[in-house]
Order: sequence, then C-alpha cells, then structure tokens
Amino acid sequence: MLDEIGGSTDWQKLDAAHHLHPFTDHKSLHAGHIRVITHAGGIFLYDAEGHKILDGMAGLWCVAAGYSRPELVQAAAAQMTKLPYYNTFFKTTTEPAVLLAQRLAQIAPAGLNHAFFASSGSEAVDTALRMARVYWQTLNKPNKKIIIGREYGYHGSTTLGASAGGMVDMHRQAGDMPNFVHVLPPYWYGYGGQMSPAEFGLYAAKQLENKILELGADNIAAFIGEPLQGAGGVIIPPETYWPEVNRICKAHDILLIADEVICGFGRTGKMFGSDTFGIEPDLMTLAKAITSGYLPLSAVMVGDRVADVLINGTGEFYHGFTYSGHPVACAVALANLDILQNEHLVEHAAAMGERVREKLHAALDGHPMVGEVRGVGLIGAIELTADKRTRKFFANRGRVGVICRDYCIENGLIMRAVRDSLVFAPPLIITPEEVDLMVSLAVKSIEQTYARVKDEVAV
Ligand code: PXG
Repeated sequence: MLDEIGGSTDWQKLDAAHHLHPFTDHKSLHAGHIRVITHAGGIFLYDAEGHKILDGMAGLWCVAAGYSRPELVQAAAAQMTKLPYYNTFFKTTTEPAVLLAQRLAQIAPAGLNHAFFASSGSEAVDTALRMARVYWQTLNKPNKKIIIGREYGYHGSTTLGASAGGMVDMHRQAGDMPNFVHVLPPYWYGYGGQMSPAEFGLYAAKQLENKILELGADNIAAFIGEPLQGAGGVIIPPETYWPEVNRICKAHDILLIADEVICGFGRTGKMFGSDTFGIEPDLMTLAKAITSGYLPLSAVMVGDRVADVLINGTGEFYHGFTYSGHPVACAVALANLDILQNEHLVEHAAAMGERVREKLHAALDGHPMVGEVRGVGLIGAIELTADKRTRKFFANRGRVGVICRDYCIENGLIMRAVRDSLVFAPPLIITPEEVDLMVSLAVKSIEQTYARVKDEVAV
C-alpha cells in the first residue's frame, strides 16, 4: 500500500490534516518539518529523504535487540498463524502468556514470582498503583491510599501515571488526582549543592522519610520510583540512595514500586535496574524492551507478599485489559528474551556502556560547556552547563539542549534533549565501532553548539 503511494505523497500535509501526535505542539509541528521514518536495520533508521540516522535512543528507550530481527518477526508470524488472539479473562489462558510469566519470574529479583500483563508502561503503572491500594484495603487499612512519587519522575500518561509522575506540565493538564505527592529526586548535579554525591543520596532519601512522617504512614500506600529517572534526564542516584529508601519503606510499612519500564532488560548493565542499584521492590513495572518495542506489551511483577493477599484475600480484582497477556506479544517477548540471553546482551550493554563513558570523558571532561558526563550500563547523559565550576544552568533552560539535539539530527544521530542534558540509550546490540561513531557525532554536535552559545558559557 505504502509502496503504491510512492514518493510523491506529501506526507507532511497528510500527517498535518489527520494525525494528532503524542506530546506535541501541533501548530509548531505543522509550521516546521516532519521526518518520515521508512525503514530500519541494526541500530540505524532511514528516512524518506534518504538520510541514515544512528538511533542513539533505541526508538523510545525500547529497541534493545535492534531493528529488523528475523527471530522476532518469525515468532510473531508463527503465533499469529496458530492463535492470533485470545483473552485471559473468564478462566482461560494461553501458552505464550503462561510461559512468559514463568520466564519473568525466573529472571526477576527474588520474590517477584507473579506477572500481570498489560500493553503499555502506563497501564502497568496504573495496575501497580491499584494493586498497592487494593492490598491495603484487603488488609483493612483503607486509609493507606497516598502514593509518593518524585519530581521529574515519569510514570506514563494515563491519569494515575501522570499523577504519580513529577512532570509539572502534565499535572497542569491531567495529573491532578488526589492522594499523590512528590519528593525531591536524587539529582545530585542539580540539587546537591556542596554535598558529596553520597551525602546527597542520604539527604534525598531523608526527604522521603520526612514526607512519610508529615503525612503519617497510616495514610500512605506506596512509594514509586524509577531505579534511575530516564525521561527526567537520566538522573542517576548516588549509591547511598536506594539502600536507604529500602530501609525507609520497610521501617514505615510502605510498599515499594520500582518502575523499570526503561531500566528493565539490561539497560543498566544488569537485567534490571533493581539488580544494579540494590532495590528490593514489592512490585515492579516492565514494558518497552520486554519485546524490544516490536509489539506493545507490559507487565507488573508482583512480589509474594502482595500476591498472597491479592490471591487469597481480595476476592475478585476488578481490573484488566482486552490485551492482557496478548499471545502474539508474549511470543515475541519470549523470542526477545532468547536473543538477550543467547547473545549475552546484558553483559554486552555493560561493556559498551563503559566504552561510551570512557570516550566521552576523554573528549569532554575538559570542555567548558560540559558539566557532567554520567551513565550506567547503556544509558547516560551529557549535562551542558553555563558554568562548569558552579554547575550553573543556562538561562531559559532547555534552549541550548534543543540547539544541540538539532545539530545531532543534522549530523545523523538521534539523541534526546531533556532540559539542557543530552540523553542517550542506544540499542544494546551496538558494536564498539558504532559506539565510537555515536560518540564522535555527539562531540561534533556539542562543538557546533558551543560555537553558537559561547558567549553564555563561563571559561
Ligand atoms: N514508566 C516509565 C519509567 C517510563 O519511562 C512509562 C512508565 C509509560 O510507558 P508507556 O508505554 O505508557 O509510554 C514510561 C515511558 C521520553 C519518553 O520522552 C519516555 C517514555 C515514553 C515516551 C517518551 O523520554 N517513557
């Protein structure tokens, strides 16, 4: 069909006429240019104008195994042929859903032995939050309703997800549900002041404890946090942070939800961010790389403590989706996990991440506009600054980041700008040569940006 339409179609016009995009200012989109991605292979995207672009974001943090994997296509085709759809309501199940639940229980951190499926990260978060509240209701503690999230947290775009997240603009439009509060994120670069990262990690955790004491643990259901905050700018917590959060949640009897939608499946150099940071979650949300993005699928991994109450105490849990446990999505997830394991992509991600940071440090540590290069596994950020010594932000935050992001794209590299940080999370299959290419394109783009905003940077 697309081939029949051919190259003469004005995609810009057609898109503008009928297509509303996520997180988009449509007026400015229509005034500018829209990129039409036509195909992809390995870690590269190709657009309708013939550009080849290194995808430094793995799609939207999801394409772990890379594009154009025949194993995933075949798994989908075989399952579609055998059973394209059936639901998991009404006393039925399907083989791929059962096998995937078992497989996830095997690889998840200890005790997370049960999987509830949905299609998106937002739905997984919504599910986990409902489970937390239903857990306390079942235990006759109905007042334990409040969910504590963090500033700059991102937990999706459903109303519950937006409320749990700490994105102020989203709250303004949608996320104003009652019983959600937010605390300081462990963002040392931005908020650490004169403290060492280790001191600041404890300080940020203390803000959680203060909030619990202020509101009363009897009113709080759960704390939700990403192991590292991806969409918030790849905010990597100091090592002291999560062990203290574990302790606080246990001491005050608050459920701990690790939102692993970005961190899950090798991104941080271990299978889960919880493994990397020593988090002991009661519930864990997964999506994105669970299928390498080939089909929509998400899961909540439920620990024995909560599962036991849901299974034996709650009666019916009034929640679920038409596509919960979709057999084709689950079959693709199983094939994707085979790829991750057979190709040792988790270990590979750790090694390639080290290479990225080594090269970035070598090229950028002395650069007056680079405040910090941070990362863990194959996810990281380059924080651009107006004054390296004082960690000062640029005036009009976000402007310089976008300038640099646009240079990246011009140079054939997709990186995201979050405020004035350039963030990256390439497919886990990236090779050493491709790492070097990604770094050199990023460095070139930073130099071009610097040439343009030099006057605003202290030397
Ligand atoms: N939790 C986390 C930690 C996420 O990163 C979601 C939940 C929601 O997932 P769905 O599948 O409902 O989108 C996410 C999604 C960005 C960006 O610009 C990040 C996400 C989604 C879209 C854009 O960084 N993360």
